[in-house]
Amino acid sequence: MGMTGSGKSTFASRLATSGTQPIGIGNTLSSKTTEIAFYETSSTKNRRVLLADTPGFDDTSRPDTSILQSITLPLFEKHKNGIPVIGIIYLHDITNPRLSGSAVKALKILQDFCGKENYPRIVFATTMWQDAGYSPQGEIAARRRHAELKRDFWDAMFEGNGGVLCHLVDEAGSARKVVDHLLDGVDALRWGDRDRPLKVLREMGGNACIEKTAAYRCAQGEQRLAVQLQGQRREKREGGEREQRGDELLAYRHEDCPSLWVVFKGYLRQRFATR
Ligand SMILES: Nc1nc2c(ncn2[C@@H]2O[C@H](COP(=O)(O)OP(=O)(O)OP(=O)(O)O)[C@@H](O)[C@H]2O)c(=O)[nH]1
Ligand SMILES: [Mg+2]
Repeated sequence: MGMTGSGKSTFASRLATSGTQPIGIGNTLSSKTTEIAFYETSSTKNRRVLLADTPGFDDTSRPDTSILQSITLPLFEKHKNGIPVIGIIYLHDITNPRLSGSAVKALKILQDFCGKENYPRIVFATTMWQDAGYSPQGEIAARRRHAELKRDFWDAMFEGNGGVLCHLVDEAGSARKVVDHLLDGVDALRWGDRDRPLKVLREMGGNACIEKTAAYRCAQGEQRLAVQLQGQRREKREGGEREQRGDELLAYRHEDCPSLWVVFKGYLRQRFATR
């Protein structure tokens, strides 16, 4: 899982031996993966591991609620058929100089998606290190960001064996190392904790209803908040424009007739502010 463009499909392509469809890697500005896709991997640990490549949060054209739904419903089906989710790999593009509001929101959704008791089965991995390392300064900055992510944003989810790895996509075997790290972590857990259902799946119960889950509400609630904030920003901007227009007019009148300035200013302020 991860934000759109964080390198999820590229990661899956390093490990997939077969799958439901060819892996689409996005080379444009628009989000690429629209539906979850499952791929068989060649496992070094003598077990059959399916890798699920998911659509990313903060998609170009779909809200996070729809992304969450596309991820969760197929997992719910697998869960019903006795195929548990044993771990989550969360990818982050290390070249991003800021953690946007939507990236923080995605982390909150992740928390509600998994549930606290499943945090030990989340592994965070960072991508795009080659791009970050074009210059020595770029690499130093990326390392600083990596430490900050660990300390300030992912820390809440480091329980048990969860951990951060540097994922270098072109380094042979690096994607495999991430999966092996996850499997080792899961093996170290007590038997009952290894395939405990995700919180979102437990909350869905038997009826596949995602709307009442905490993860969905998180995706939805923050969207509403975002819409509210956009509305507030728009109002503020329009208010500012009105005031600016008023001020231009005031300036003009002021030059014309300074003696009427105070009266006219009060009148205009009132008129433009209440509209
Ligand atoms: N340099 C570098 N490029 C990468 C890496 N991972 C992915 N890319 C490139 O980043 C772009 C997006 O990669 P994808 O794998 O499609 O990203 P995604 O997370 O699946 O994107 P969505 O499907 O839109 O959510 C592609 O051009 C990849 O070639 C990486 O680790 N290093
Ligand atoms: Mg993809």
